[in-house]
Amino acid sequence: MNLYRRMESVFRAAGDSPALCCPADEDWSYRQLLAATERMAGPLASLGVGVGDRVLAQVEKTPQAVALYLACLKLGAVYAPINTAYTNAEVAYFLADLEPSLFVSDGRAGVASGGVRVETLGSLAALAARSAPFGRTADRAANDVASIIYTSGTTGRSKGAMLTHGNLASNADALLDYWGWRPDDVLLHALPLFHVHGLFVALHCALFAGTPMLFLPKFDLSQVLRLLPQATVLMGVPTFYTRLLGEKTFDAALCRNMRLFISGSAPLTEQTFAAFERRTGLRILERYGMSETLMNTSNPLAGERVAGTVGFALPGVEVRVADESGAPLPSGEVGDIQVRGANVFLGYWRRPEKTREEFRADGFFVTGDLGTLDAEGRLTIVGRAKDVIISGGYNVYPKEVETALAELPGVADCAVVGVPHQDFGEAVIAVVVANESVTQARVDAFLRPKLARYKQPKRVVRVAELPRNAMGKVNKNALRDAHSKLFAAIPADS
Ligand code: MCA
Repeated sequence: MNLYRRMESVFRAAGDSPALCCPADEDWSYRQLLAATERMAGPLASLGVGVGDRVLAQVEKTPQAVALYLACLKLGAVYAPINTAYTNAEVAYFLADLEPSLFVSDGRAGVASGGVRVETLGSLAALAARSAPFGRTADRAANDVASIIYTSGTTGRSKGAMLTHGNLASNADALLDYWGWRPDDVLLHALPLFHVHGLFVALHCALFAGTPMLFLPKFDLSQVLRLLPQATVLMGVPTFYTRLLGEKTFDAALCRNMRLFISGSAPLTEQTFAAFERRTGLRILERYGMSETLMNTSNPLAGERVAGTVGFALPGVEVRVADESGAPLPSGEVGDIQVRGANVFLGYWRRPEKTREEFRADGFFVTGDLGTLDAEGRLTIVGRAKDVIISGGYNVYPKEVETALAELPGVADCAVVGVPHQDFGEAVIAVVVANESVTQARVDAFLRPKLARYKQPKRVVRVAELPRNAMGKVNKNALRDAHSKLFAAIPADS
């Protein structure tokens, strides 16, 4: 059941056909990807990485990073990728929580590894040159962990979601089927590789099918516009689509070979959906997932794609909207979105209690999102029970930012909320009760070593006091309303 065995046979069959087409670098065929994975597995094994061992990776998006991921699977190790934007202070937390056998870093200075062995992709490649290719692929059961993806929590501390070989394989199969993946599909891959979206949705679709990817290190608008005519599928966060619409040269002619634009990780507005259709004649397909469950629902390939909804449960996935007791609600009523199926993770790394809290007795996972199901079974997300901000597809938990900001001298009180932003969908802002020393520049400088840049408030607003309810809890809705125009929304026109 090792996921990589499946891929290996696909790679062999695909042979010299292209796997990773890199605009600024050499292309890799499937044969080369297979060989690079075997070469990468050699040094990992000689460093003692074996079945069940964890590898923490904070690496730039390159073909070598793909080989690193695949080599971990091949060895039966557990791959745990983290955002390249994380600061050294944040990395220290992941090292302590995961206790990996190896940390593959991007080579930046100053990370205190706490005794964990550190290598860069470059140093692994140098070791690979001295090791024999590693042929054997470890046996793994469907329930064995393949990857740990960290996801932030309401408490402000990230938890590792343990995803199994069975989770990953079943979800990739469901997506290939539901999205009608074709042997001639060409995926434009512009997402980061440290989240479910880029790694397990986008990359897996192509690798399971043995089809080529136009492989960009990041979303670069001009590169995406240049490569679109060669592509048939793009997967992105809504920011990708608003940025494309902001470009006058983006039109139906550029999309002539495109059959699917898929959106996820953040809500796609009806306005963007409509503007996109007007401009290209194509309807963006919105789907819904999370790190703990991979993909849950999707708008249909052939049927009606409805703006503002995330579609139907994928094959093999059960979705219900339930009340507090877990009883399903009638269609149209708002409740907790709960999910069960082969896609649902094993639990949080070393947090059995937290895991138990998030599951109902009948095995349904409580997503924390609120939604409604219509009579046909189409899901609409209406809110998030967890206090999360989604900025450019990244989740930011206010509590983490508030905790860091409260330590800044001069801050008496603070609240962090998300407000509408034309590019990122939502932007993080901080509303503070503070003396005059607490300026935007001071907050930036203070938070820079503590928090990844995307979590830092894009605006700091000083107020005399925070609105609180009778229980003393900050009224965040009032703050969101009061500051909703901070970043004047420019409509994505057609
Ligand atoms: C970059 N910046 C951001 C973000 N990204 N600020 C807020 N939110 C962001 N998402 C800031 C940088 O810190 C920098 O700030 C400035 O913007 C420009 O940085 P740059 O690196 O050039 O940004 P970019 O390359 O334009 O990135 C924007 C992006 C990127 C393309 C939207 O964030 C992205 O690829 N997001 C996708 C995230 C993703 O894959 N999410 C999936 C997770 P300054 O200039 O001030 O220093 S969710 C998931 O996997 C679930 C399961 C699912 O269902 O999909």
